[in-house]
Amino acid sequence: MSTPILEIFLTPDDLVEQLRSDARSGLTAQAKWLAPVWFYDARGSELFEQITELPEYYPTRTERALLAECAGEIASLTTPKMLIELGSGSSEKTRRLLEAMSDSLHTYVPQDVSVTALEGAAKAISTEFPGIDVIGVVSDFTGSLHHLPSGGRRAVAFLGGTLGNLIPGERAEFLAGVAEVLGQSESLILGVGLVTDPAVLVPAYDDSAGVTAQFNLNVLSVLNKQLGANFPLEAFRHVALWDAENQWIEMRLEALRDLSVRIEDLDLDITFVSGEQLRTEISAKFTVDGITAELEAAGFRLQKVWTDADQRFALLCAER
Ligand code: AVJ
Repeated sequence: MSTPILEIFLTPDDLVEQLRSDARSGLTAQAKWLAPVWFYDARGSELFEQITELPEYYPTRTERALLAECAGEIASLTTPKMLIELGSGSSEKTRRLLEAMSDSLHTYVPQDVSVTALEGAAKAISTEFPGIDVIGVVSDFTGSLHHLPSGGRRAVAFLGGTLGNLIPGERAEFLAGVAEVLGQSESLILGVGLVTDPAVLVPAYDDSAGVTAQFNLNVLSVLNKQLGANFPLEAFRHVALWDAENQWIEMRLEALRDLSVRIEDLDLDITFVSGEQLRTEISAKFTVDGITAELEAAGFRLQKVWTDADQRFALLCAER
């Protein structure tokens, strides 16, 4: 067995630097916001894994079932020597793809912003797939495209619906960036959540056990720890809502009273009035026609789409 290599393009110092600048601009804005990437410290990554097992959170299990069904077909459409997975997290669902691609594949490149999640996943995959070299890349998926290794026909997998975390302008730029990095006949394997009944969507982001609430509130702990802030977590509540116009789920943290927060490392004091909300995530949902058009606009040619029987999730294979 070869030991996994970790390539670090984002050091803990770089991360804190980015967090500082994001926190300063987001928390001093008229409508306060923070990018969802800041959820994923070790605790946040762990809470996300718990979310994936909640009865209300259907995306992970739906995508896993789709992958189990069509991994063979994806492997024969893409026949990659190298599989690059953006935002790989625990790489849990990827195992189906790795098995199906075993004839052609020699390298798996998981990329994630969380070193702890990546280390664990890279080690486990190397043990389970001794024939495959594993190169973990620690970076932010939006900024990592030019760091990705090359060598043989590649496929980029971007699963779980994480594309939905980007606002439409960023999304177009990101997809065009992936297309630009890939050569002719290399492919993208994309998993996206589909627009469905808000009665199904909203509980997926507001579960009865309160795990998503903890996940959302954890971002305040990240600010407290990393930036010497003093957010009182008990003074905020988790909010999840469906924005029908933008076709996205929005998560927010709502202040339960007037309060002021000191962010020591930014030498910054900010105030919240009771009821004020801080936006922490958008999770856009798609239609098959909509995402197909976005892929084509970015320079991809759609090869195949799979959806579950309830039309809640789609896997797409697109080629340069
Ligand atoms: C990891 C971005 C796909 O948007 O569904 C889960 C994150 N947020 N519950 C999603 C998330 C709240 C998740 N992604």
